[in-house]
Amino acid sequence: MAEHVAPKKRKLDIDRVHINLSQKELQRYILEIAKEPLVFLDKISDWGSLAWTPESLSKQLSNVRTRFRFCPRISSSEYCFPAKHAVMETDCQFMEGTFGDFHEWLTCDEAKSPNLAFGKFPRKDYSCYADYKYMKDLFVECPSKVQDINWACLGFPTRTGEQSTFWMGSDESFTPCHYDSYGCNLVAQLYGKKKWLLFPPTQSEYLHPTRIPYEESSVFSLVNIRDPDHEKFPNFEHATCYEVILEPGDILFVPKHWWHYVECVETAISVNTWIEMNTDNYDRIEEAITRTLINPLKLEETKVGACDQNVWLNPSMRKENLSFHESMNYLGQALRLYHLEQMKANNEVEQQENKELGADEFINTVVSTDVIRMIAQKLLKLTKPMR
Ligand SMILES: O=C(O)CCC(=O)C(=O)O
Repeated sequence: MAEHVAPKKRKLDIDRVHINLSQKELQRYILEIAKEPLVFLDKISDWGSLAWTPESLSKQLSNVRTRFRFCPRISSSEYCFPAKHAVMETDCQFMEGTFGDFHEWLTCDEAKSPNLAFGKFPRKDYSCYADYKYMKDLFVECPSKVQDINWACLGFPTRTGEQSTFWMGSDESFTPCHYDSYGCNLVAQLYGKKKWLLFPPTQSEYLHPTRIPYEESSVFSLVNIRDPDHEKFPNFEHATCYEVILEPGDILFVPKHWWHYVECVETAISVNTWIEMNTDNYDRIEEAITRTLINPLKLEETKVGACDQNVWLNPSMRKENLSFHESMNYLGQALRLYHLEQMKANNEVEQQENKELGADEFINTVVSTDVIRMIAQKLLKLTKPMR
């Protein structure tokens, strides 16, 4: 008789833990021991930022103008994306405004909404997100607020709001599924609830990674996590999702290279800090190679289609200079830094200057026979006729 094998669980809860360790032990736990996502409880009850609300911030940040991201709600007639298509930030619309404009949009009665600053985006049809904002840029006029965030309670006493990023969104605002190339991540939920869906790095092949839209340090997934296309991405079915809904006062630990899709369940405010890790020096090299290749190739491709050459760049990248020369410099720096750290780790004295990487050496490496062979194999697999 066939042995009964219990089906693999595809959805797992994330542990919510009270941990009583010293700052030093906690830091070691986060950097070296914890291998899965975890919610720390009761760590930030003394943070002043737990009192922040969209209304209080609309007053404290009244002179700050920033960019808000609007995306059609799935239930709205404005939702114009193909079924099961992963909605990226490049699919959204953007508008500058104040946190006062956001608060007004959030609380106004719908009949008055056309007259508001964000009136172009009715609340019933759109979600709105002030995402990925460096706190030090937002809180220029009230720098003391930056100290309302202090990661000492998690073992990182030198990290405050200065090294943190701010996110405030309406219900249904979201960040598409991606992983961050560098560091691990600590997320503090300050207001409202936010849903996190996470997948381990070992399951990358199930998530169909893409570098388009391109953002240095983020690798996106082609899968629409909310409504996956199982025909197009049959392997996604094998993925195990870790799920948690964060509430005010929770701290989520996201281990390095874990995929995550994030959605505000209701109006929500959170802050996070990415903590550098030793292995980041290597990741910087891979990121620099990607950056050196993607720009010339993608620019050439978009010229033919005569479309907006920026459309494939994620919004945060659009002001960057991605010239080949700049990218080569960036790659050279990443290689130097890696060698330097290796020498330090091995207690070697730096005796001679590093060898500079020339453009021809880079090009020859990229088109070397083994690399070309690997690409050919991948392309053959991609284009194999379906039987
Ligand atoms: O909160 C969000 O919407 C996304 C946060 C995120 O991607 C991160 O902290 O790495």
